[in-house]
Amino acid sequence: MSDPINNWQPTACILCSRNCGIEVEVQGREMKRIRGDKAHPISAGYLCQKAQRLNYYQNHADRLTTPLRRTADGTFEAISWDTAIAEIAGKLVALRDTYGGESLAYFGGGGQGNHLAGPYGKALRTAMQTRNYYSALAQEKTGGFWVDGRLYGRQNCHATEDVEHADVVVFIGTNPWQSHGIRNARVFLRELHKDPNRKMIVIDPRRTETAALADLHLQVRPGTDAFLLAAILATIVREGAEDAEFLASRTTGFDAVRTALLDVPIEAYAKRAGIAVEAVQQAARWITNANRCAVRTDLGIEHTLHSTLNQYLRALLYLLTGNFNRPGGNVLHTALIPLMGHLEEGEQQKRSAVTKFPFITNLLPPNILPAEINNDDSSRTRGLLIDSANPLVSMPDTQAYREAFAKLDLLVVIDVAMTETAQLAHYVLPASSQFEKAEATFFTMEFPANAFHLRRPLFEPLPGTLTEPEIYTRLIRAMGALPSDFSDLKAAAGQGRLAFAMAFQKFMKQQPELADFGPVILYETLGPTLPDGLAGAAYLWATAHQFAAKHPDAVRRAGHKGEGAMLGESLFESIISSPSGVLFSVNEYEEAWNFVRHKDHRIHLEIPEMLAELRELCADEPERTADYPFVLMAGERRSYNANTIYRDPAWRKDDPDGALRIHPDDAALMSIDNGGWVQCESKGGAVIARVEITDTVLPGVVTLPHGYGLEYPDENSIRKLTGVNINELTSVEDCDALAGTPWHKHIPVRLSLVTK
Ligand SMILES: Nc1nc2c(c(=O)[nH]1)N[C@H]1C(S)=C(S)[C@@H](COP(=O)(O)OP(=O)(O)OC[C@H]3O[C@@H](n4cnc5c(=O)[nH]c(N)nc54)[C@H](O)[C@@H]3O)O[C@H]1N2
Ligand SMILES: Nc1nc2c(c(=O)[nH]1)N[C@H]1C(S)=C(S)[C@@H](COP(=O)(O)OP(=O)(O)OC[C@H]3O[C@@H](n4cnc5c(=O)[nH]c(N)nc54)[C@H](O)[C@@H]3O)O[C@H]1N2
Ligand code: SF4
Ligand SMILES: [Mo]
Repeated sequence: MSDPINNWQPTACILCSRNCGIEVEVQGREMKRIRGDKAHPISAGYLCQKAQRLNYYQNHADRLTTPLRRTADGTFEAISWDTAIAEIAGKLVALRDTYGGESLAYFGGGGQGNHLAGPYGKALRTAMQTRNYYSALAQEKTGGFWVDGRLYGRQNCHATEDVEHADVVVFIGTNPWQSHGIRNARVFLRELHKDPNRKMIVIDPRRTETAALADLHLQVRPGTDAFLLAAILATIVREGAEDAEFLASRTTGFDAVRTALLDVPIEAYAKRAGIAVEAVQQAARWITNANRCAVRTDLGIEHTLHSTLNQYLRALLYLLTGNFNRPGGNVLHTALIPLMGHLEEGEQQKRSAVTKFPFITNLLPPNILPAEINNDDSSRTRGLLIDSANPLVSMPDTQAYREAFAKLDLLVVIDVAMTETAQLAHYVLPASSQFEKAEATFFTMEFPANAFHLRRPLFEPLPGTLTEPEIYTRLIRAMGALPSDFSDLKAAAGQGRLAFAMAFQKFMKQQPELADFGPVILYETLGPTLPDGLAGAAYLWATAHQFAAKHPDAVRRAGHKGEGAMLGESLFESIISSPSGVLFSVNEYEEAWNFVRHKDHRIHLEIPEMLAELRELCADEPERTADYPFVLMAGERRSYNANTIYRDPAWRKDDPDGALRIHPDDAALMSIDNGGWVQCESKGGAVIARVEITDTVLPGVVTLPHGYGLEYPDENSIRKLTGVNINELTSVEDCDALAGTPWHKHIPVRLSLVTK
């Protein structure tokens, strides 16, 4: 709750998908002190050390305060908003009308705290007449969405993990102690560790902080989870330990899966993964003997070899054992606004213009973007608008991105900071920060009680900046995509939401072609009537109505009252008047079966492409070559990295350079000292990193964090680089064939000593 005397204001942390509720002591434009918000419906007061430093995001030397235009000599000049909007809109329209809308692309809608602009981005893509949509989500989760689409009928059927009620929890390729991803991770992990009746299995090549608390740590070789998971699943079916009743009543296709798994050479695959067969059996038995088992996975299986197959196999782990849609298992959940859509596969499937890569949901993978731009094909991408992403550092193959961006006719970046990507733009548009506008994320992935948090601004927008709803609306208007000034709707909004509802419904019926512009229309008409700087959230009014009409019982269980349209109205009212967040749905477990979207409401276990890849696995795959004797896991979550959201290196309390972790045996062989410097070279590039010797990594494996390699001005305004941009080492080609997910955690490298 806000506390006007000490000026503690509720908002949320914007550094990871948990978006813990926080309270900020606001002093002028500073975030003086930060504490957990006990009133937040999910995090209930929890926060981690990263959130304490949020003032480094809000106030720093790289904040943008005026629109910028690149000049002929490559420097930037400040221009007015009117000039910027008119010129950008003019160029977008010219490219669209000369080369077709598909010559334009959009990158963004990601970010760990700012999703409210997402629907405005869709409106802009409609004005641009393009479907080309790239985001960070499509470099980690789209393989999983594709698998979900086959299993459950829609690519946006997403299963969460009820780890809190499980008696066996399996973490694969994730280190929640650092990355979180589950509710109040550190409190939960400590409790799980202490509880003699519950078990934790961790599959990770590194002895992470999470693995150190596990009852069983399978220290798998990097990139071999497909072998290990196949061996565990094969053990389960060989022992007949699958949940036959669940499989018979809730699924189809088990016979094909079983046949494929029975062919798995368990011993050879366990060996390939570097795990003893006894440990494989132990894991299989704990999982099958559990009353309730939940599986949580993340980048460790996504950013590596067999990315999509790994995500299929992890799903089989909970599906074959019947740990699905029940307490303590993996459960399909509601979403107020789904993070992703659904796309039918088949002949008519959308593909990218040049590389012909198939979309998954509505997204294309960042791994193909350089190739879509950097070629002489007439259908190449010529104009790109990037919002709240820093692909030059975050996406694979910085060099490929650099070269591709140089070829663009138009690059526009909307950001709060002068990023590496912004440095290459033709126009840079300064956005108000996430604490200067209404914001929210769509990471609503809880079950049975799911929450949404619409945050209010803590500060006035920094002078010179605009919010994204305003930027998008101005751009779309300047492109001539909106037919009128909506004066009738504005007048209706002045008479209250009931009158507005009728007018809006009539308007949209008369002009259905404006459907994608709905958020912009609501922003201009209903927006000004909303309190507390919430105009940008006006479209949530329509969202709340749609959600309540679809899930009335769940909305009522969450405490909202009313029948028909009044229920939607009540949900919207709660959203805008709950500054610490609000529950929007409470489900019963049986209802989760309604979220399976195949007509027969069964899970379709057989995915031929995945079973074919499973059959083609070859235990003799060479792991390393003599040229590149180490495997680099590039992108480790640590105490002091947070994607590229913090730019001022002073936010870190330790690990100033983002050290390269290496095993003591390897360090001894190479005569490297702790704190010394090495060159780390892949086929794509080389970087110089400081060394940290630790036996938490396997011999032959080294790790580096992501989120470093950012420039920031020192006290003399000289821009200095801190740490290593690991994407100088990665390559666009090294990715999953089906989803385009990069193999960041499996980069062959060689090391050599350097003096620095
Ligand atoms: N501190 C911090 N937290 C964050 C972020 C941050 O930048 N900093 N970023 C957020 C974001 S965007 C995301 S997507 C999440 C990601 O969260 P996580 O996926 O949990 O984070 P990572 O540390 O990248 O990878 C998880 C683990 O995968 C392991 N791993 C590497 N290779 C393999 C392999 O071949 N097999 C298996 N089984 N494991 C492997 C690594 O050793 C590591 O412990 O974190 C979020 N939280
Ligand atoms: N090699 C390697 N690469 C990786 C990873 C890895 O593990 N290894 N991790 C990957 C993962 S999982 C992810 S999610 C991506 C993340 O990569 P990106 O999608 O690039 O996301 P962020 O680093 O979060 O960058 C967010 C940008 O948004 C800006 N921003 C912050 N607030 C606002 C706002 O209110 N408005 C606007 N317009 N901009 C804002 C920030 O200044 C920053 O430039 O990185 C990926 N890159
Ligand atoms: S877990 Fe930490 S970084 Fe993630 S939202 Fe909560 S406080 Fe922020
Ligand atoms: Mo991510």
